[in-house]
Amino acid sequence: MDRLTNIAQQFAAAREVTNLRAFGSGNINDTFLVTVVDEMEPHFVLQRINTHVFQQPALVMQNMRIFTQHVCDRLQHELNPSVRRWAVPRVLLTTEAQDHWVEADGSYWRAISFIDDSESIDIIQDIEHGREVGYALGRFHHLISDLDPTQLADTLEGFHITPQYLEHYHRVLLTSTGAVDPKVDYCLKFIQERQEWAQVLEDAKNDGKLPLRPIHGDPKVNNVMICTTTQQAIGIIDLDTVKPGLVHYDIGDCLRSGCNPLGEETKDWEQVQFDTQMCRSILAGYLSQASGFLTNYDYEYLFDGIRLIAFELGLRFFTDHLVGNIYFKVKYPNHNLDRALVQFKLTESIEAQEKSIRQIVEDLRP
Ligand code: GN1
Ligand code: MG
Repeated sequence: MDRLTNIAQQFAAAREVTNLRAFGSGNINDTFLVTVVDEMEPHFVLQRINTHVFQQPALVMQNMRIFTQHVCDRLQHELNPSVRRWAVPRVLLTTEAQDHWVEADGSYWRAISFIDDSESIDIIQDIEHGREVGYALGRFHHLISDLDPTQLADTLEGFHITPQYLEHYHRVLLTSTGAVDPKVDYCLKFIQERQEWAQVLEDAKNDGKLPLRPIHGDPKVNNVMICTTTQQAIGIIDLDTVKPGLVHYDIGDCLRSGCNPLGEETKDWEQVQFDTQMCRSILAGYLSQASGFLTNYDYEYLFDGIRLIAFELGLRFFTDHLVGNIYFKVKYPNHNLDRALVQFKLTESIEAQEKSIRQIVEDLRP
């Protein structure tokens, strides 16, 4: 039995593992789809957690348990259970009843159930898909809006705290000796011009305008599972970054991913645009579920959240390019530079359309 199959077998109990293949397009963890001999549940997802990024994987698993328990309880008590199927991935245990498996080489593995009859789609398809993606994030936030965020551990310190990414970037700049390159120059200038504003959400949080809530942390388009029969969103996966944060991080992340029709991996960075029609559709879907708990301040800062998370991701990719690609997995040397350019072009397009985006928020606000 090869090494990976042997690891998968730890979570498969008596069921024989018949197939295993790389799965998804994550930038951090390694993910595999495992097939087992089991008519009821023939697949599960096996992941190697990147412990360079998640240095306390046990806390990631603890958050996942608290989250899953809360949502499952809540779904059972929902007044109208007929609404629509909503699936929550289950953590699978090893034969020794552990929620993870540590290999001899120290690598950390866990398994979760596969949501059947559903697919993950990398690039937004159309307006209906957009509405579903927004609905999914709204429902997700709604289901945890009564979960006390202090119950969740901070598993990734500084995640989405833009001023901290900026500090790191400045430390990196001190030692970096990159060759002259117009793309690099464009990024340097782009960041330089937006440094002051980058505090905007942290300031609002510190002023008590925006509260910490439990969030997903990474609700991009391909983390929303779409039912292959109905094309409806039926769940959100990738729960590693469920932790206390601002809902603006999630809304911004969902929109920067959903309103970029070329996708975040495009080489055609100069053509990248923020699609405001899609923005309207995603936000409408979101607010159909989330308007109940949003405050006036939340609405006021939505535009900044959308602009900031695109900028922040560009900054994170660019910094990683400068340090030699140690955080995000890359397929070629300038991959993170190209990804940064996509996010900066998207930010530029968001800025150019500020008026329309603010108007969309006003139109949709109850
Ligand atoms: C990373 O690994 P993946 O693709 O789920 C990153 C997100 C970024 C995303 C960009 C923990 O997520 O913050 O938005 O790449 N996750 C972490 O694709 O840093
Ligand atoms: Mg993720």
